[in-house]
Parts: sequence; C-alpha cells; structure tokens
Amino acid sequence: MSRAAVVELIRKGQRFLLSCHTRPDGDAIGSMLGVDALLRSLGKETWMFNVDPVPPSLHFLPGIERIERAVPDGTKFDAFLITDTASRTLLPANLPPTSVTGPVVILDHHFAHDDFGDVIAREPDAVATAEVVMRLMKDLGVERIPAEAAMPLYTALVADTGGFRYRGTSGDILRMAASLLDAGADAVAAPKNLFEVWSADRMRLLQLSLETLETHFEGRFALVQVTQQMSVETRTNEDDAEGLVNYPRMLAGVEVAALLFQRAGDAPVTKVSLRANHDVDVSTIAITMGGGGHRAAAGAAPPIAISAARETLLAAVARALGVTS
Ligand SMILES: [Mn+2]
Repeated sequence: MSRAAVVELIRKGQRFLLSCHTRPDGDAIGSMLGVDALLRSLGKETWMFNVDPVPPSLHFLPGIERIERAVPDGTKFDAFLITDTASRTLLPANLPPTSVTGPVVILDHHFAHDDFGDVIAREPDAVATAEVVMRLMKDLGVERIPAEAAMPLYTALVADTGGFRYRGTSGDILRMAASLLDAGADAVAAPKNLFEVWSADRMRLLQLSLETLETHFEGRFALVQVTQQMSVETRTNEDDAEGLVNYPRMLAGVEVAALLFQRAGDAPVTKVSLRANHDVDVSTIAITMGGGGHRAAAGAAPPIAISAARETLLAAVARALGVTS
C-alpha cells in the first residue's frame, strides 16, 4: 500500500500499461505523461491509453500523440498504472485487460470513493497526482527530471492548484514547480492553455449562465445554472461548463457557491458543483445530495430535475450555513 511497492514493481517490470480516469483533466493526463516519460527514461516500454479523447485545452502538451484510445492486441504488460483516479466507476468497465499479467497500481491524491487496485499509492496530502509522481521519481533515485516529463507534470500542478492559488500551495510546491521549469517546462503556456483559451461557444455559455446568478442568505450563497436548453443553444457540453462555478464564488461575501448543470438524457439528472470560501465544509452538502468530495470543493449528481435540485440545494446550504427559517 505504498510508493515503496510501486518502486519495486517499476524496478522489476519491463512493460507497463498506463491510463487515467475517463473525461481526463490536466492532472490525470499530465501525471500519466509524466510517469510515461519517467518509465521510458529508465529504459522501460510503455503504452498509454484513455477511452476518451484528450481535451483541446491539453493539446499543447508534448507526448499526447502517443496516447491511444485502446489497448493493443497481444502485448503483455507487467503492471497497469492508473493516475488520478479515486473510483472504479471513473474507468471503463472492462479493465484491467487480460493482457495485464501483473498488478493494478493506483497513483492518486484523492480520498478514495471506493477502494480498488492491488498496489495503492494514494496520498491525499499531495496537491496533485503529479506531486505523487515527483515523490516516486525521487524514490527511484532519478536525479535529473526527464525533459519530456517537465511540461506535463508542471501543467498538472498548475491545473490542480488553480495556478498555485489554492490551499496546499506551499514553498515545497513552488520549489517542485521551479525544478520542473528548470527541466524545461513553460510557465506561460500551461496556465494560458488551461485557463484562458475559450471557444466562442463556451464564452456564450458563461454569458447565459451568469444571467441566472442568484444570491441567498444575505449574500452568503450564490448559484448559477446551466439548463439543457442553454447547452443546446451554445452547442456546448459538460466539459465546457467545468469551472463556471468559480464565477459565483468570486462574489464578495459569498461563502458557498454552486453550479447546477442539467444533463442531457431521458431521465432527469442534475449535476451539482459546490465550492467554499472560508470554512464551510461543502462536502457535507454534497453528501446530503448523494455525492461527496473535499471541504472546499465537492459535488453530486442526483437523479432529479434541475428545479427540484435547486430546492434541495437551498435547504442543504441553509443548514450548512446555520440559517434557520
Ligand atoms: Mn488531481
């Protein structure tokens, strides 16, 4: 259950299969590319895959062209390394493939939603899975960061710390980031591509969602919504709505911010994204709606209509804020 076991596996093995959670983000992809570069620098053979495409915001990363959409036929792998994945449900059902003869290895920094994997390096004190990969690199005695690992790992750190602004950002993290810059990462390209290259459709979605902004409980709670109609009108999807919850969070005085996103489909499902300023624990709100997460960032996806989700959410937030009525 530790990095030491992962080090042993890497030393002994020769051929490794790599993957990360579906609808992958900057840390999932960046960490996987970092592990890939690390293993190849040690003379190992690797195969990276994800059933979902790499999102456009990560197309600038070197090495993404090597990420396949499937596992090769006939090749045997000594282990299957999975980055940034807190739950079995975030992977396709048919994993691991029979071509993996060794253990399933988890490299992650989330609290587990459900435990899976044979060898688990899950370190919730790390700001990103990339930090776990950096620790692993040190354990393996690699003194020079492989050039190809620098940009992906730096990008993963930027992604999960919101550009070195979120809780957990420390001197150690900035020193780690500095070592990645020294190894060749680009300090401008990572945040620019992650946060500041939006399609016109996504910008329009932001505009529409901000028109739904409402505040409650004397400005302590702010909410925006994305209805199915808005997604259709702007030709956008759930990925484009990612991060919209940060806008209500910016409002001065807000302690809890939320985004309600109405999913496409016949049965009603509303995705609830929650963010906290100050010390409110939004994971408690998410849990009452069937989800979970961290103190400052949590979510749920109850199978109810968006209007019903709004009512349930308002009641849950009132309780979390200690508002009576
Ligand atoms: Mn992560």
